Amino acid sequence: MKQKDNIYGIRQKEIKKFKFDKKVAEVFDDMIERSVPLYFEIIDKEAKIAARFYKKDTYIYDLGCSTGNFCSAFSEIFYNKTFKMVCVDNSEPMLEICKNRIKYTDNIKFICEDILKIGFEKSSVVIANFIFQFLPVSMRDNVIKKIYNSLIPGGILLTAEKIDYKEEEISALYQDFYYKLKEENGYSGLEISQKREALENVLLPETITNHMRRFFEAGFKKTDIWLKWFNFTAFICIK
Ligand code: GEK
Repeated sequence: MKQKDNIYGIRQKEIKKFKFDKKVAEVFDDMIERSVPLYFEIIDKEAKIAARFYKKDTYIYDLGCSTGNFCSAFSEIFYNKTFKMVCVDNSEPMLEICKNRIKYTDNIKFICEDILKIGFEKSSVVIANFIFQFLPVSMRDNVIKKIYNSLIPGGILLTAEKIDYKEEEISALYQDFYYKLKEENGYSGLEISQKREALENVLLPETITNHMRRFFEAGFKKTDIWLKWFNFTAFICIK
């Protein structure tokens, strides 16, 4: 049974910077499902794409794995085949939930570390959902380059991100639809505004142009947006 997210339900005197602490980890599954449009559609299709691209004796990385929704979906699809996966998250409470939930742990490593600090082994699939947006912008090029270098030819990076729009009318329209979705999913105006304040300067979205430039400069020549919902976008990059 999912625990309901009401972290921002009561007016707070001072809004602290958003952190992936124990309180957030406990309600994370409810929070992400109500905050990210088409979240389970993204996870489901990524698990299916990953199953097509995974090559024996290589790793799948799930960067910023949180409570393990991707890992769980992939394990279900791939239950009768062998694979090696590395789940990385720098939040201990998140990774604890992830570890306790995933049954097939022999082939899955759990690493509690900043993704800026990890080394990558030979991989055929890298999943990075809603994680680049939390990294310092200046470090993102380097991480994508490291991912590219770890992938075998034909390997893929699947990444989803919240997107920034520089054109004001479009940006306002997309924001409006996004906040309406949160309302439809049961968040109050107070919850929406307090969370938005907590995420200021913590979640730093970039434009699609910037993402695409970074993929291209890292070496990816086959890239596309396979899903889009206003200011939420899922990318596929094939090496
Ligand atoms: C999902 N991918 O369910 N290094 C490692 N982990 C980090 C770092 C970092 N530098 N910064 C943030 N995290 C998941 C959803 S949530 C997205 C990802 C969201 C972790 C952080 O602890 C959290 O678990 C995750 O990245 C971001 O598909 O909540 O909007």
